Amino acid sequence: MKTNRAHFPSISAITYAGPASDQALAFRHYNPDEIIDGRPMNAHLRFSIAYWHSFRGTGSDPFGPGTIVRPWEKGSDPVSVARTRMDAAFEFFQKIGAPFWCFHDRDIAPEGRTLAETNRNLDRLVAHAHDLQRATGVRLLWGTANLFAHPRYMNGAATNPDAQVFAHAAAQVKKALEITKELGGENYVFWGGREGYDTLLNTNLKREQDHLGGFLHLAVDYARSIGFKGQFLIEPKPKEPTKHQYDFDVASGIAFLRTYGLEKHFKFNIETNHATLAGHSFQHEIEVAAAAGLLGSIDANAGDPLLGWDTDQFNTDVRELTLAMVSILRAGGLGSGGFNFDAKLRRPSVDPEDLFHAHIGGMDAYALAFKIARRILADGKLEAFVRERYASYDTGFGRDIEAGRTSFRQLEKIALKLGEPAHRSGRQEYLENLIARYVHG
Ligand code: XLS
Ligand code: NI
Ligand code: NI
Repeated sequence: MKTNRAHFPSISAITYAGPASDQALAFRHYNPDEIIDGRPMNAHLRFSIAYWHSFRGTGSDPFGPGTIVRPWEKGSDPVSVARTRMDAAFEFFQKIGAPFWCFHDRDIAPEGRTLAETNRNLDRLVAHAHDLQRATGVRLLWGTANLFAHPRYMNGAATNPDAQVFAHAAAQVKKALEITKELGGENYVFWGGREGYDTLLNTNLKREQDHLGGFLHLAVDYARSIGFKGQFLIEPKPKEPTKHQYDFDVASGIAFLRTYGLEKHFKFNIETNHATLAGHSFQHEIEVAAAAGLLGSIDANAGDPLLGWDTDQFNTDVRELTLAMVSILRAGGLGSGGFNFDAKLRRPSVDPEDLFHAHIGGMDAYALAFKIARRILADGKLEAFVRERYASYDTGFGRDIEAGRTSFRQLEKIALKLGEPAHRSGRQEYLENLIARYVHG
């Protein structure tokens, strides 16, 4: 198959030029082929491009329409426009050197007048995606269904008070699972933007949560019945578009999964900006998921500390990403997950070239953070400090506590005998300086 390279004619494939380079359209830290622990860097980082932001984003916001007009968005037949757009997207994936992409069903193909027509449109674009994947080697990190944009989902999808909407959502996810499988998707994501409430006045919270739990079981059952082997992921977010989403953060997601017996089937897709919207740090969400053995994948972006919504910016904060990477590497990595740039250009960044600057910045920041985090873990100073901090649980009565071999009676005897415990410094400032030395040299 011939790949059309007409869409970014002035930009050639982005290559690694090294940290000293001052070229804008080159990587300074992301060196995809560099072998680390026997695997190339691109296999460690598994970067993915989010189709919705990078190829459907127009720059619109609640105060004004889109500003971004792509040269390939021309023509009157929406299915052929979708094909050309996909050609442009795969040219971009290849030129930026991302091994993966992610999409919602409705990102890649237009809705028809009926569900059947919509599915036919989807089939045509999935066939095209299949060809493009084969021709370029780009793979699908995850698929998902858009259960939040269409007005029918305004009161929720699986949590809609109307069972007919639940059925419609089920039909949509059934199809999305089929196409994700067909395209070799390694994961399948549920993000419940409308699975929550705007007011409790009209909401039966318990029934809605039961419905959502049931819906996810139906999805898992169907996926297994068609032989889909990918990992299921839940992507928590506290709010936006609903006032209160049921999968608020990782901790409430874990409670939800365990309540409905779904924890064997799901892991978490953690998004940086969702973490901060929930009042957590990115690293906190990673640690909570990792502690439960449920760390799955990352939606890589950043919020703005001065704005209270999901601004989905490209993250260039190497310190924040280094701390996240330390936690990810400590947890043993992301398995079938990856780093998906669920991030969009700012409204005035209207040129196709801006897509390259944005992703180069994001990929370089992650690559640098990855290298620094590996150094931190290899040096072992941070790990040794933390290990030493808990050393009293490694022997004697501390070990008995961890092993569940003690009682309040015994512990009272020990407390009476040993008297007042010493005050030991947590050394936070020392540790912050230590991290700063790794990050800034
Ligand atoms: C929105 C979410 C969404 C999911 C996929 O805030 O991040 O983009 O990643 O539905
Ligand atoms: Ni996301
Ligand atoms: Ni988001």
